[in-house]
Amino acid sequence: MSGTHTPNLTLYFAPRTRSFAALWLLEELGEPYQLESFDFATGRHKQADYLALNPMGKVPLVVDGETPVPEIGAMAIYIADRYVAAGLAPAATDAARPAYLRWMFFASAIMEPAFAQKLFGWEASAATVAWGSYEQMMQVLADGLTEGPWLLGETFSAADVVVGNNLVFGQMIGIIPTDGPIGEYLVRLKAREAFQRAEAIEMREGERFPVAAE
Ligand SMILES: N[C@@H](CCC(=O)N[C@@H](CS)C(=O)NCC(=O)O)C(=O)O
Repeated sequence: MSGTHTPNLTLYFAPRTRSFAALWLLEELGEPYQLESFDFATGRHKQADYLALNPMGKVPLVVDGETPVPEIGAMAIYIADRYVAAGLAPAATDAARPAYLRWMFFASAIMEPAFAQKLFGWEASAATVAWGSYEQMMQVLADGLTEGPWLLGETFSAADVVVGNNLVFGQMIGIIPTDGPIGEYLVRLKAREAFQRAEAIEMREGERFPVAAE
């Protein structure tokens, strides 16, 4: 989105990637930001100056002023706390803060590897691996949505963006149901204005950088 002053926030973004999480988060935030969009084929994310900001050479990456904040969970926690007026995070002293942090870590430490296990068919003992199993992850998430409409109940938070982005991706690859508490939660997420603005930007950038023909 555009603002009246020079944005402090820059998002390094590539279409059709996990960058969408950060794009959606920034649209929820409502602060001006600069979009540095590029095609993976350019190798921008492997150049030395980029690796100095995110040594993993991955997107998304948010830079706040001079401060790089890679990793979706870290950037979501940082941005929501730093730009507190948007109301995307319970304060450290709020009773909802532990649940908020739990869902943030659930997204990266449990959902991400559980999705990969489902997708690639890895054999692993649920008692041994940190993420349990895909089925356990889905059940715990569905249980967490019984009160709803959001993960923290009535209050939407940055944790909904981070968990929700995983679900959007999971639905695209066909491992997330379209019905039940998780499917219904996704419908609510996708109905948000900020989600729809982010989706429009994602589509525009996808058209700028179409998938290269084989
Ligand atoms: N753990 C990272 C994951 C980000 C990620 O996996 N990004 C992928 C795109 S979806 C990427 O940049 N891949 C390019 C590469 O590694 O070369 C985060 O939370 O930000």
